[in-house]
Amino acid sequence: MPRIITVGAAQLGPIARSDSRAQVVERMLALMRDARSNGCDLVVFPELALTTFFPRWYFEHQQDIDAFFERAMPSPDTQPLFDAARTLGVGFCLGYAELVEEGGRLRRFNTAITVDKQGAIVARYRKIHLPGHAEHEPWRRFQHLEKRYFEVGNLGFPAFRANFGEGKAGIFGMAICNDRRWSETYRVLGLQGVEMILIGYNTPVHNPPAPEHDALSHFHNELVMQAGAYQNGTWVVGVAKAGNEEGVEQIGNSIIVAPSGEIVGACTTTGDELAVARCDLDLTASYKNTTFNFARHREPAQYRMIVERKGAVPPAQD
Ligand code: CDT
Repeated sequence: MPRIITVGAAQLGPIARSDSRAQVVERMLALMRDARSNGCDLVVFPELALTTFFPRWYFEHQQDIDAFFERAMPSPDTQPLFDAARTLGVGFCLGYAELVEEGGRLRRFNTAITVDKQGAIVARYRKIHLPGHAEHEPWRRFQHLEKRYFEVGNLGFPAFRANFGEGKAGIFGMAICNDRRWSETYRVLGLQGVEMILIGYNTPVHNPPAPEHDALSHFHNELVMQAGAYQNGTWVVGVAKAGNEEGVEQIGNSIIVAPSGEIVGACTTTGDELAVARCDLDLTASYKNTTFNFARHREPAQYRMIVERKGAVPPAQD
């Protein structure tokens, strides 16, 4: 029996700074209902899905920053998503800004959770690769202050088992936006046998320190997720917050990638949109047991020798 998970990439269009959580959740519920009509077991929402992408602004006062964070999950505003998971029978992966008291102090993370069809949180991930800068840089057309507003995630890249129904259990992992550009993200999950990686993102078309990359933003988005999927024999679901948000153009280009590296589902707009694919988790075996049979073909001792040799590139000879 193939293990088919029908997954929905639940892309969101722009969210205004003035939009309330309740307004955003209403849009997400519409996507969950659409997902249900399309037979989805699971939908994936973008990074920081409940608000506008606030790291684009420099805020002086902590209370203005904290207004974008969730102190509880579920909260009164997000409870309808958990209720919908149960009543519709559709799990979800949600990105949000997490404010938590840990080790006797307040900590702030860029977080994603996976929720099953019973409405239970089955896994949590905190973003590790925080892009951007920590200080206000007024020369930029817009800021990218993730390094100021968040701590580096402290949960590693845990793969986890989740069950979305009879014959629908598998090994999942999560990553958030910039994580998807790093091969380590996929390989650490791949080494744990991951079968589907869920990734939400907010990616501006314009990268202020490297505008020469702007025209390649879609190419790079697809390149990293297709390579990550193929090289680790896993499904990858990448989902955007898209469109012109508060004057900043964000890529859409949400995609569902098979373990072959092929794109099998894609959003075509930059608004709220659902792309659906039936994903056979057993397809991963064909890659995990052959070309990317890690136990047979990886040579970690050799990689260590190279990394441990300080100044790995020898000086040029005349
Ligand atoms: N949110 C986030 O991580 N965005 C970054 C922007 C970096 S600029 C290329 C990303 O990697 O998409």
